[in-house]
Amino acid sequence: HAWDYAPAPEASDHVKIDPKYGLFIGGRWVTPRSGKTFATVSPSTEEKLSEIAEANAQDVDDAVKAAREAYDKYWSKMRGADRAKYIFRIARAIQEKARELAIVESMDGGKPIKESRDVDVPLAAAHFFYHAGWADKLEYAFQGRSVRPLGVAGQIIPWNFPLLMAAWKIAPALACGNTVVLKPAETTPLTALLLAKIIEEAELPPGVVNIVTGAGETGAALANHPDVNKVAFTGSTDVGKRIQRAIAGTTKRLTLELGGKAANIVFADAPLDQAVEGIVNGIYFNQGHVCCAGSRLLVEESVHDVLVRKLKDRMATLRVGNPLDKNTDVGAINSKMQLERIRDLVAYGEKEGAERYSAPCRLPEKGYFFAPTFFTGASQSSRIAREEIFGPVLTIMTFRTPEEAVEKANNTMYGLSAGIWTDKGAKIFWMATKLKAGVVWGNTYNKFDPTSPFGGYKESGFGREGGRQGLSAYVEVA
Ligand code: TXE
Repeated sequence: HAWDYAPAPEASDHVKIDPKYGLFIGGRWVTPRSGKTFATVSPSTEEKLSEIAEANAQDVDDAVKAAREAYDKYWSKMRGADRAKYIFRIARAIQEKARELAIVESMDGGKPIKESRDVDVPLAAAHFFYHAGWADKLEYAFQGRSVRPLGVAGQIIPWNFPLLMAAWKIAPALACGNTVVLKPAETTPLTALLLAKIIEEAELPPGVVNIVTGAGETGAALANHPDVNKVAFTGSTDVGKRIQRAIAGTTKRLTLELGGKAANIVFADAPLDQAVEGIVNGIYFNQGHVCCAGSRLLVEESVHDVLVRKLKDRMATLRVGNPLDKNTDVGAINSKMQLERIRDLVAYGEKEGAERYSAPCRLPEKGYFFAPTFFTGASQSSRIAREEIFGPVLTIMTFRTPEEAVEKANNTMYGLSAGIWTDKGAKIFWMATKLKAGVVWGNTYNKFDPTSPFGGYKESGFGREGGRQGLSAYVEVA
């Protein structure tokens, strides 16, 4: 438990978070036209970290104008090899500032430092490195056809992987020759603002990347701006659809990466201890704030009891607490609102008659924490089996045959990802062709790589990010 460990070093020993941040528009830091600001709070201490500018529609207009000018003047005219140099610089600067970025990410968002240090930050750098490599080879990605950029990309990202989602959005847009206005989520703006500083230091032409902070209204102003050519959104299915409706009368290009309710499927012939690691990683990684989280465990009936026993044993070893403690496995829930949402759905699960188990850990008194939890005996039609909880809560159900596993796995409005655990490779390949999910993992879970396209089916959205396919979202192919 967190209190068993030496106190984590004070964040101030490592990083300096400015008391306030402006908007990054046209290569300059500017104050918002309305003068309005909002606080970003650490979910693990409930203390204010910084005061953040709130961009209104006029600020967004300034940012889009700056992006358009940068597109016309510099970025669309530059050779791919020159764009690559700038993108490489960003990648290297992320590596150089890895420690600071990881600490700020964990302070602002609540995720364990070992995750931000080993996953978020290195993967963010990897995305820039990977896309820098494409910048002068785009025609090869499209079978020798000529390609051109779309123009200004308006990008809206969520709070679960703030720096990584900024990288997923910005890197391919820049590689393909577009300029960017990005809006981070209101609870986690800090690493996007640090990225703006990196971009400033990398001396990208002013206006190539602009960062506007604010909540949903700022995002809506960005998506609806008439001079934005492409909208890229990651977030809730509700908001994604709202954006889709709002821009329906335009010719803007759109990609949506939305929610999920992934099945993690364990067959009786699977190496069960390894599967338990995959289950824990699938649902408790990043407190379950993961769109592809393995939030529905489908387990072959004959091993249900033994697997649940093993899972309980493993959960007892999870350390929940201070995100800055290197030993922490499960950090803080991102916001008070999200904590309430998780509590509501868990209470609903109990009311619907499923049996709840929560790991025996004492939670810190301050901050937004929730113990790793699972439900057994839930029906497929219950809310905890259908809705995205987006927290450390697993719903366990059973199946008897591979066909039934496929049917249950696909019995969801979502289709982002799935996992399969079995000793038989052939079963993985057979299942992979039947599962309606954009990503299918075999004997592993939550593995990401910039070379692999990621994205959903059905209500999980459309479009792919990463890999050669991810470039399609940012080019016009002649
Ligand atoms: O998401 P929102 P919320 C799911 C998850 C979570 C639920 C609610 O289930 O519990 O959504 O989270 C911006 N026009 N996911 O409410 O509102 C907003 O400012 C334009 C899954 O935080 O979708 C933020 O930058 N933009 C998901 C971003 O949209 C708008 C990750 C996402 O916030 C807007 C996050 C509007 N009208 C939540 N309203 C995933 N797929 O990973 C809000 N925004």
